[in-house]
Amino acid sequence: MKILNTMPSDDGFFMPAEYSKHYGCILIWPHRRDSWQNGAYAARRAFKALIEAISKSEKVIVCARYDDYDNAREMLPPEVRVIEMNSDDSWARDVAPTFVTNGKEIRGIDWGFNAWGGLFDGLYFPWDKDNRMARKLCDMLDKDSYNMRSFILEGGSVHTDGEGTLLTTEECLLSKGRNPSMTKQEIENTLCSCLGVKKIIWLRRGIYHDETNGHIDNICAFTSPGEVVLAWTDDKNDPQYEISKECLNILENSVDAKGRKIKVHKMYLPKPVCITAEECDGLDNMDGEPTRIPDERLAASYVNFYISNGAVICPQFSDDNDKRAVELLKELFPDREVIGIQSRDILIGGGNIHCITQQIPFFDKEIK
Ligand code: KQY
Repeated sequence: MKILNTMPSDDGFFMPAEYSKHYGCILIWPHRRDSWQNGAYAARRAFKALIEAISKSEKVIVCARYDDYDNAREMLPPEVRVIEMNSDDSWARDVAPTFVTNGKEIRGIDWGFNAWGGLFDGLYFPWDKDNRMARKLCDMLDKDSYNMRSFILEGGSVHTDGEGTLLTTEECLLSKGRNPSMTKQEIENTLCSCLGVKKIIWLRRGIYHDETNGHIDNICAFTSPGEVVLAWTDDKNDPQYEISKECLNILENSVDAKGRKIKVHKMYLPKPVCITAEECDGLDNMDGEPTRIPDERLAASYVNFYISNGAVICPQFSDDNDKRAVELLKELFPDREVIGIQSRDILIGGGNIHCITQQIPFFDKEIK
């Protein structure tokens, strides 16, 4: 494996869309006691259901810490590859490589990771094990790795259509805890050089009370070139209403890299989902402080789905809108099965299905 100091787009590489064909998917077995209640037992069951759904149509690689390897191996089906790798938490979208392709081979981008804001407003310290995972995963997969550790970026903060357009939020990418010395234009240039995109659509804010500083993958996602789903509520008293309306306005007045107008499908949110006192009791304190407080609103959104080769796997919250989200995805992905997974136990950790997965694009040689 080579560590490269060139820029992917100069080498002819770009980030394909998630709905392009995959080789497989990476996840990290949950373990962190201040993220996942009761020693992560409930989260592990939810991860297992998700992994089984993904592995129906693509390979799955699960990273487990030394202490958790036997448990992951025992709980997961034999076709899932479990490898031992240290991590601080379990957000593969943000700490695994962002893969780029030139149509023949793939390489990984090793962004800097500082736990969503470092010492400014990050969510835990230290984060050094997470920060090392992307390079280790490239090495394990025998794929060259672009050294972008000087630029802080999480995979959940960008979505591409594979045809030159990228979606992101100002709330996240311009936040003080990431790349405070860079201008918006410098950040744009870096994204274009790394991900091979030509047009960036900046939404202002992400989901209300999202602790990632508004990752795009919880509020808006491409479902095909020129089409997106946007998390939506009609409830004017919900702080989410103004945020989603502002996003809609930006999207409806944008064109993509190919000059197409963006078609927006509203994806209705569940009613506000809040953590209970009992769930909080199951979480360890972090540095003597509770990670969550009873009745705190969690950033629940159906947009946090994962697109595998054969399915779209969508969070479910036991809400009236669960079915509506599944039906919308069936309409938008007629060639894929749509699978709903109860994901409250993932949401308690602060993210959802998309946040705990990272796709590896298809390439023409088999990974050993
Ligand atoms: O949503 C994500 N991509 C990560 C959420 C991290 C939460 C840490 N508690």
